[in-house]
Amino acid sequence: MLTRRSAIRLGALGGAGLLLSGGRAAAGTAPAVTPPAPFTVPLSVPPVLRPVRRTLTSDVYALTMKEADVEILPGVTTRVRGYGGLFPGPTIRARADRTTVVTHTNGLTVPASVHLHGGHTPSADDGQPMDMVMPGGRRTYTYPNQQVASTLWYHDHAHHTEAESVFLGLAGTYLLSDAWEDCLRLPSGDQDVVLMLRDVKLDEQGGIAFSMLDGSAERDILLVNGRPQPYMKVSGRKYRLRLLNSSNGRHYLLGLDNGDALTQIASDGGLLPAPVPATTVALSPGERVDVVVDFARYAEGTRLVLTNTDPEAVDRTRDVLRFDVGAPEPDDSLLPDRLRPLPALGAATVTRDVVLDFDPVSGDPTIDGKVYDPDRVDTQVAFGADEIWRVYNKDVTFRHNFHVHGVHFRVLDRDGTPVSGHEAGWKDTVAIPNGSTVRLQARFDRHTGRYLYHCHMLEHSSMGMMAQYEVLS
Ligand SMILES: [Cu+2]
Repeated sequence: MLTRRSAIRLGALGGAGLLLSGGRAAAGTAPAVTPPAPFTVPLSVPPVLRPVRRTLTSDVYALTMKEADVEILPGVTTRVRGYGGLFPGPTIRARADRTTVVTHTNGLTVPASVHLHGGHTPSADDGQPMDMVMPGGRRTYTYPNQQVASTLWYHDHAHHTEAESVFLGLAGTYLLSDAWEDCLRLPSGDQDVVLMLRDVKLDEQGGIAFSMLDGSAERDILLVNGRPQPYMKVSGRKYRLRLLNSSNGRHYLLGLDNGDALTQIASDGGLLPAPVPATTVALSPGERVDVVVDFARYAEGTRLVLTNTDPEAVDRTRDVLRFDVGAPEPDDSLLPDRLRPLPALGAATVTRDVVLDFDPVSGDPTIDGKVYDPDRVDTQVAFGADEIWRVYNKDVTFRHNFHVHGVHFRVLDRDGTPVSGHEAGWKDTVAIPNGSTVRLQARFDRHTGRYLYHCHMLEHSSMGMMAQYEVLS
């Protein structure tokens, strides 16, 4: 008898197992709805949400979560769950010196909880799994934005249903800017572009097919901002591309098909000290990296493909997006040699071990052998403490990753080897490959109260690979 708990393990295994056996035929019936050829659909960019009110100190927004019919594949209608009925949700632009207030109305038939991923948000407004907005209900979240400029995102976190709700569309970006970043004169306006990457599986009618059983092999339609493998027209000038892995479970290894480097400028929690070129950039679910690409280096008419060479990528999921380079344009944006220094790490006073694994008997996804219990505090942290967490993925087969709410951390090393590129900057989510250990260090000096730490592969977290820490005053 296949239990719901063992199903998730098999589902994850399904993806890996199919790859190992070298075929996708067993993945299920071929979809009757076929995606278009790559690069035949133009990229669309989520609209920026307009505030309903501005005060001296705050920007006030209102959004209704609702089902809507959208066109993901050309000519095919797909029912989604969207913030404002949009797929993905609208982009919220916030300023580090102003408070953002968002009132969310739940127009769905399922409970919802809105989490600002990467936000240093007071516990009561963090959108915790059991702190749900019921259907027909309404909830106002206040974000103080007392943190540096960064690419954040908001998504559903209602316990047990977040994997399905995010898969059906409850995700959007939240771009926090500040005066320091303004001074750098990085590409902005139409040259500052959100690229939300994810996969999807559609059924015969074009509906989004969600199953806990599915892994990356089954979810084989790649979307950028809700469009299948789109093309993006760019001018011959610099662009800031905010790459966000909003997939439930897919990992990416991104690069350009001509082998040129992507220039990383920011990680989950803000700007890097200096630009870091890299030919490949890894992104596990929930992670962000901002890159700058100067298309002035390419002749008009050049076509460049953003590729995904992660080992789980097959056929349709290898090509993400094509940049079609147009005429050169005047460009007064800059890519400075120095961006924002990282502060020196404090002396850690506490070291903890965290173990991610499936329970060998029950198949439950666990942290330290335990399934999430909202009534249990797993870790107590003193306010202001500098702590090192050694996060071990005990699972020999499955990758996981690790997200901490409420703070940003720095990754000290992975299996003793220092990390590089965006992983060396401020992080809130980090990949933990099977069998490996990542050491991270955080200072818990933002807010007191209860927060989550969890695997951000949403089928895992929704089944309980989550735990709670409490910052004590
Ligand atoms: Cu996991």
